[in-house]
Amino acid sequence: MVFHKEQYELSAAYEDVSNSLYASEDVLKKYSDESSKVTSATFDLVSSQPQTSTNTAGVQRYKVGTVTLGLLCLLLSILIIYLVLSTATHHNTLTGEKNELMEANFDLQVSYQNMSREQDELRRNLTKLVSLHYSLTEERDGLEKINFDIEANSKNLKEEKDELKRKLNDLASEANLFTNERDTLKSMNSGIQVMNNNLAKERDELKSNLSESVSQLNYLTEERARLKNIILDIEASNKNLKEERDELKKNLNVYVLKQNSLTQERDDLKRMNSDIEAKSRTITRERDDLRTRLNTLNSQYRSVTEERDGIKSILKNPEWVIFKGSAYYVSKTEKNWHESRSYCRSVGADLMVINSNDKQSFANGFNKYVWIGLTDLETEGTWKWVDGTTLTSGYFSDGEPNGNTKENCGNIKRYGDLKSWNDETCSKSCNWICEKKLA
Ligand SMILES: [Ca+2]
Ligand SMILES: [Ca+2]
Repeated sequence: MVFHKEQYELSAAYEDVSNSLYASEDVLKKYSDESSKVTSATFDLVSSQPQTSTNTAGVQRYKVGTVTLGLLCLLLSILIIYLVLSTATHHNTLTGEKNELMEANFDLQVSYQNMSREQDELRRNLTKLVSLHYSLTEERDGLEKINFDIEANSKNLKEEKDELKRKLNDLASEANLFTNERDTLKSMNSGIQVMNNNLAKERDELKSNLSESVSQLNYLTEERARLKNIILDIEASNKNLKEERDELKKNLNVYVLKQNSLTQERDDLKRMNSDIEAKSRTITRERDDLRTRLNTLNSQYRSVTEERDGIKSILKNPEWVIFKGSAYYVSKTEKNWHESRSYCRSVGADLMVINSNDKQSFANGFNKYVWIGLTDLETEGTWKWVDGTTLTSGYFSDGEPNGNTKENCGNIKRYGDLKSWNDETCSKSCNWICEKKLA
């Protein structure tokens, strides 16, 4: 802005100087014109007198002979005299004016010379100003270029500033992250110190191991030298072995032929062996089956023998009563239901199963309060016999069974009635009836 202002002021000064020069030229021209007019007027005034004399001579030539002419001549003479006098007066006046004008002209010439000098001076100044203008223009252009560069630099600096601000923000964020990482690293550092201690221990151990390894290495070095010697020996023997190998190869071919023959024989033998093994397995299975059957028969034989002996002893024992293919024993003592059943089973019998009207009447006939082989221990309300059959219809007394889960074993209580059964607490002590099938 300052530069533009200076440029404007310089242009205005230049214009003022130019106007002054034009004005001085106009003044000079004006004074010159006026001087020329004065000179011309003087010249006209001087030359007007002979022309008047010529006109008067023409009039006298055309009006000769008349009296009037004489008067006119007289008047003309008077007029000429008057005019001469008037002209002389006027000539004096004009001479004075001419002198004045000459003085004025001289002054003007002096002024003109001064003005010319001033004009030259002004022209020089103008030249200087023009050169100054050019230099200032160049300087302005340079400054504009510098200004442009500065603006560009300013823009770049602004962009750099924004970039730096952004980087500063990024760095602040990174600083926070670094702070967090530092805390994490601190905690890791404590862990690493612990690890470091452990590693120091391991290092010490490794050092001791290293010393052992060094001694082992020395040993191995010696071993390697020893092995080298051995290798040399082996190479020597290897040569011998190669010769032997070639010999053996020859023998091998012979043996290969023999082997093929033997392989054929072996395959035949394998097939025969497989057949024999299959037959052997079949025979083994048959032998095992026969053994199993023999064991079963032996156990059946022992069981039958024992049963026969038991039956023989029962038949000889007057305490057992035979009834429709079974023998029955009524105890003299009292036990609970489970102990009573154990006794019966110990003599090859079990608690009595009553599955017919005849057997119910037969059991009642002992006139005793006795356990029979009936229980609902497995499922409450579902009565089963000791031979595994389920009771469908029986001889419970009216109102029985009535013990629910407290009374789960059956006995004959009201033996005077056909419907004599009762459910009882299994731990109660009673007599019992054992039954042994004889068929
Ligand atoms: Ca019950
Ligand atoms: Ca009952």
